[in-house]
Amino acid sequence: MEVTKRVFRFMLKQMDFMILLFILLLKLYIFAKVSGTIFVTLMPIDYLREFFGWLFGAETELRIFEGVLMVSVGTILLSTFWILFLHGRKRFVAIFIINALLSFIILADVIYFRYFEDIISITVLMQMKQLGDVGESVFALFSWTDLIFFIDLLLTIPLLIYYFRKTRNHQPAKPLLIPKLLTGLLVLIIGYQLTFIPFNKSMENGGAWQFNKLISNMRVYNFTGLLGFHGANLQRYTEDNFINKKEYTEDEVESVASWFEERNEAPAASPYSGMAKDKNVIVLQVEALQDFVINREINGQEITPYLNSLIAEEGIYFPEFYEQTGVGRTSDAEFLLNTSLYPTAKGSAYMLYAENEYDSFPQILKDKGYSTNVFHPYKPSFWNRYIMYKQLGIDQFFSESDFEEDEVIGWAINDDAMLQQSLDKMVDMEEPFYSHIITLTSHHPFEMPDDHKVLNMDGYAEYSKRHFRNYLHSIHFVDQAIGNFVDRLKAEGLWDDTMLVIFGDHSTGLTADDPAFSEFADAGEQQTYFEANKKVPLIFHIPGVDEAQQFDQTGSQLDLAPTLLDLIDAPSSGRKWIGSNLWDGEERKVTFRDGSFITGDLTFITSSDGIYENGSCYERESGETLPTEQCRAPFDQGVQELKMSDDVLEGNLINKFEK
Ligand code: GP9
Ligand code: MN
Repeated sequence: MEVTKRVFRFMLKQMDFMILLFILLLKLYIFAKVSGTIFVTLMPIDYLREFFGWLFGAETELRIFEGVLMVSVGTILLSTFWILFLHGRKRFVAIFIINALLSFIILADVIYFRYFEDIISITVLMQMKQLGDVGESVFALFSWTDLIFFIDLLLTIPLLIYYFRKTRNHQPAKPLLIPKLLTGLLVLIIGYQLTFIPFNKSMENGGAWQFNKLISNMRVYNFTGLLGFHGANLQRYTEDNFINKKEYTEDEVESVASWFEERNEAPAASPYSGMAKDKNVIVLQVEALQDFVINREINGQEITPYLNSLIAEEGIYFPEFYEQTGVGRTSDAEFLLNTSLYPTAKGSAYMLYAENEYDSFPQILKDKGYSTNVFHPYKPSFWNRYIMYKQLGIDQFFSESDFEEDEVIGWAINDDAMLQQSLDKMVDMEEPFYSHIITLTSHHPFEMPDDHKVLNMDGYAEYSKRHFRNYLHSIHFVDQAIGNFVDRLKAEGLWDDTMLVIFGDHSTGLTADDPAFSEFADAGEQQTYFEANKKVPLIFHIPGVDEAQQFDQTGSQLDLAPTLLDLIDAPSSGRKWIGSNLWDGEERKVTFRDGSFITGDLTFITSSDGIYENGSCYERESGETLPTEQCRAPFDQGVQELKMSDDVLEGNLINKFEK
């Protein structure tokens, strides 16, 4: 009997800890509510049903995000278990401090999320100065429910005073050491299990690449919960910036600097140099637009009639142009355009190197008196754009909430509406303006509402051909949207004062196993698939040029900035770029992130084991396999370029070059 009583009394004494746990969970719930994430997308009862179902192995619908509640409890336990080793006054004060600290973090995240739809990461903290306008509007972002973050703390203060007075002369009896230690340890173990079992399960079930490659902070949050996010973020930041940080000696910096200097010493002059000087520049980066649809028909209908007519009438077209993106996908295509550096193999450069300095293409235009704008109708935090754009010298970023409601296709309002609304804004802008527009309708899996499926896709009805079929429907829609956009540019009198550049961001994700795709794009072999898959169109409308022309040499997204700059200004030396202007008509080697490359004559595909000799070297024209040695020299050059680019990113070297 005595023992039961003692156990009961002991449990009662842990009540303070239980209350702390409950309060913190409630505060995390508020973040989930504000961010509209999994805690609150289900009603509490539904959530519990799903949660227990999942816990006991039932088939549930939640899949990989399901662990976030459990992880949230686990991370609270991991942050607070040590309190159980304390007693008396120390314990009371510790509870107060940890509650205040964690509440402050959660509240800061809640407020930040309301504004940016993102979580405060260390990168965000480092860039706080640039995001200055938040400071002013913080009060406007307060909501009455935020009081809950303080109420408990305010209530605890009189309790704390009362308790300190009461215990001035006699400290409460010390709890027995063993039960105290055991309870603390038990809670630590439970916290660890609650955190890592669901986390590891999500990683195994396909979450790992999203976690490791950092698409957006909210994707990480889906696996870690809020406190876990900060833990993982801190760990990653420390590893990248302190533990694994490579220090560059002056000599190393010097040698990278002179490599860039040599490369950018004498850019070739071109017949078009300066033709777009002081003209508006619109760069249309089209989601998943690949070259295999250009100038092609399906059942007698053109897939991209507008682009085809532009190419035929006055456009300048590069049919041998390749994308070089890595896991950062759209953001990598932007990065290539904006910096003429290779994307990183570690994830998205937009996420990982947002604090770096760049020889930024938009910044150059800004310095020339252009206003610099990006239009993309999605969440500003996705791919960390809102942070990266500040760094790149973008004045205005028109994102999801800047567009009016219209028909949503896939992830966002459709490209036709988006382009028209973007133009509404451009019409009011002072000229010259630079507008980088990133379209979204033709995003994988390319599903279109039925009334927008206008191509006759007879012969492609099978389920296995759905991606190919949908891709053609969606790219046809986007082509028409671009046509409408150009018509309107003409109607507004802007066409003759505007250079328009259109390019595809990356491949579709259609693979060689897809029979419809491989047949249509002639991509049945390793080599032909590789080439077709990497090829995206690049098309220019240059004011004053009214004769269509085609440049057949190879080129890549690395060359965009130098090529555009040549048109806007005369060729300028001294840039910190890897690409070069395409107007010289010279063949060049296009290297991809994994070291594979394409030149006018050769295609080299690296082997996944990373051993050079196991790669495949093809003569492009004949499709014959050559001994790998024949691909060695361009391969080595490419590897050198990748290394230089990585050094610039990892050591943030550009700002160290001149010093
Ligand atoms: C999202 C859009 C799509 O904003 O850019 O990105 P992706 O999935 O193609 O990288
Ligand atoms: Mn994309």
